[in-house]
Amino acid sequence: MAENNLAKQFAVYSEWRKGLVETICDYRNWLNEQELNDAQVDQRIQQLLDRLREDKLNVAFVAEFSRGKSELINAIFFAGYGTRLLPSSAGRTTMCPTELLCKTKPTSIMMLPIETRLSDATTSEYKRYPDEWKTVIFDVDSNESMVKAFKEVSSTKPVSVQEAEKYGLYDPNSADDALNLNKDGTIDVPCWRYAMINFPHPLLEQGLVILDTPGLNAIGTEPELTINMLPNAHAVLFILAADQGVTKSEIDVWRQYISGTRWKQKGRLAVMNKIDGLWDELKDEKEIQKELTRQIKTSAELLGLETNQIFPVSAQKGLLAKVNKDDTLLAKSRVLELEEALSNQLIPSKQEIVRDNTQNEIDDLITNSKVILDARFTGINEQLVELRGLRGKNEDVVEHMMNKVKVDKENFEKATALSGFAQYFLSILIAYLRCWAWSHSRCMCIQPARP
Ligand SMILES: Nc1nc2c(ncn2[C@@H]2O[C@H](COP(=O)(O)OP(=O)(O)O)[C@@H](O)[C@H]2O)c(=O)[nH]1
Ligand SMILES: [Mg+2]
Repeated sequence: MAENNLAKQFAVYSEWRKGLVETICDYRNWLNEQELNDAQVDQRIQQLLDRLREDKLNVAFVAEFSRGKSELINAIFFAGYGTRLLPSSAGRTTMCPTELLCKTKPTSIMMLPIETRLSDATTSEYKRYPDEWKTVIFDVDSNESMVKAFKEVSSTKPVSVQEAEKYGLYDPNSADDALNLNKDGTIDVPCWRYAMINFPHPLLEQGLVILDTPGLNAIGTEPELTINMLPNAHAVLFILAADQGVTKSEIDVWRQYISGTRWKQKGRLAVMNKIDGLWDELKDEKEIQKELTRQIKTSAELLGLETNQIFPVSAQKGLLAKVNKDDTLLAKSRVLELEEALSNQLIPSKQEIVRDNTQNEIDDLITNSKVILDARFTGINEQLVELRGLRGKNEDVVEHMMNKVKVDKENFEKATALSGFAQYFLSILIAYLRCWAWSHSRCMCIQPARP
């Protein structure tokens, strides 16, 4: 099994996309050379190129809090930094949906204040107004600076229950919410509604966008996640933990938002994390495996999946193994198997979508060019026929004119005493007309006029 298979496949996909962009640019140049391009066609081509250049591959991580989403993101994508980049610790660390992507410089974290929940605008709408976001710039060459900036996303603040209720973050009828109250009657809410971390990781630079979510409650409180982000994500990893049974809310979210009939598509993966919890020196390998198989079987039944659709991993050990370059532990963590499945499901299906969309648009543009070329061809043919028809007539006309000039000259000579110069001039004129008649009739056959 190749290490970093996901990165490799993604790089191949990016190269393919680049090639596609170059071919479309060649097509545009050809249209310009042939004078087949117009403002409308050019705009369509530009939109197609922009879409291809900005093409994103969205991978979302969804689970109840503390199942290890952030740790798994660290293990799959950011182990190369040799540290735990996204904060991951017991309890709630990811407080708001967090997008990791690479845009233009500077490397920064943009955070949308929780107060914006009071307005009707969605997070996507807010993306158009950078002033509404708090931006923290960090130094990508300093791990310390990055980790510190990333921690900012997890910050919370105490507010009154009334305020929390207005934000849709407190339900007075929920016993669970009541348990989260502080001693002074306030409740801690996330400072941020949404965060975007912009930094130049090679995969992000090629268009990968990772969405880390806080917990299943966020799925309910930020409707845009369910309406827009999860359905449109090219892959959703739903994470369970081996040390906890599958809860009812997990079954509901999986069925309703992730695996439901409409989204029964490739790229929906269930992951059973924390399998290292089952490792026990006092048990032999067979026993451990048996226990794991039993757990996977139960979870698969609850989620309505085949057992081979659930990927057992240990994100924590996978990250540790990658950081320490420990191949044995990496194999045991089974993170590479998950990466393999992810890239096999994700990239070919994404490529298929991009290919189909591009092909449809290009087919349409080519049909358009062909219609113009056909019309041009018909026009030229008609002109050619017309000119050929005129060829004989034209010679007759010139002959007639020459005879007429000849007669006029004789009459003129007879009538007046011509000067030597006038005679010379008239003979030149006749010679010229003869020449013109000959060359003009040839020209018309070789060079038909442009339409
Ligand atoms: N034993 C074990 N602990 C894990 C594993 N993955 C995550 N954790 C721990 O679980 C806790 C929550 O992880 P985190 O990534 O923050 O979960 P999230 O809330 O789903 O993002 C942290 O203390 C992690 O160290 C794992 O594979 N094995
Ligand atoms: Mg997290």
